[in-house]
Amino acid sequence: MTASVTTREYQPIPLPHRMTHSDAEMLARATDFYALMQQRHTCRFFDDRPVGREIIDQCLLAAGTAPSGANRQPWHFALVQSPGARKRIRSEAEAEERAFYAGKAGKDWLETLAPLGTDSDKPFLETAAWLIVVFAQRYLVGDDGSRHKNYYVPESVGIATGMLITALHNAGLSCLTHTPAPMGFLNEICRRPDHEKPEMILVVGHPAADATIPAAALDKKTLAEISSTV
Ligand code: IYR
Repeated sequence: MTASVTTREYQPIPLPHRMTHSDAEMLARATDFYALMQQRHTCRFFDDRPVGREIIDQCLLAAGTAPSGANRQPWHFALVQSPGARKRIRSEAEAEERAFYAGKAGKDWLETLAPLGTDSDKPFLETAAWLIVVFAQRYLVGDDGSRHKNYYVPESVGIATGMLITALHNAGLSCLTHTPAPMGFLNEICRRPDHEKPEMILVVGHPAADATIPAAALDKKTLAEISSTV
């Protein structure tokens, strides 16, 4: 929970792991990676097949290589496996979601969500192999209790979470980004300190045999829509 704050001298070392692919190899690799990412689909239906902790750990290590403001790595990934904790998370999350879908979200938001077919039932919080709760560390607490500001926290945690989702997909796992709001109850259940803000729950595991996705989820913007050149 705490960490020592050390100041290190600037000490450059030669760039490690320099890539030396030809242009043709780079294009082939980029194309292959796009094909892999086209096969990622947010999944809301999981079965209870277990997933080894060592697979999850490798994915977390990959996420931990993310760039971050001043290299402060202001993220924490809390793994929840215990049935008791998961039951509590489900019951708290479903209570929030019932209020959300009953009208708290507002008409516009609920209309926008309609093509996704989501509702307040979240059985996957108990069935999927793992829940990974992503926390953002607003500041770093030194061993002596001193507080040190972190930088670009939402950006850093967003990048690391994107890399985690990518790593999980690459490993062959399905994932759902779940964001009950508000999520304050997660600090207590995951035993995380108050200065850590729960950002989302990643539900991770194997898809159910009859899992479906909303057809609308396949609509991705074109390259022309998501990019421009000046
Ligand atoms: N958190 C709710 C609602 C929800 C909101 C958005 I934005 C989504 O893309 C999907 C769902 C839920 O999990 O059902």
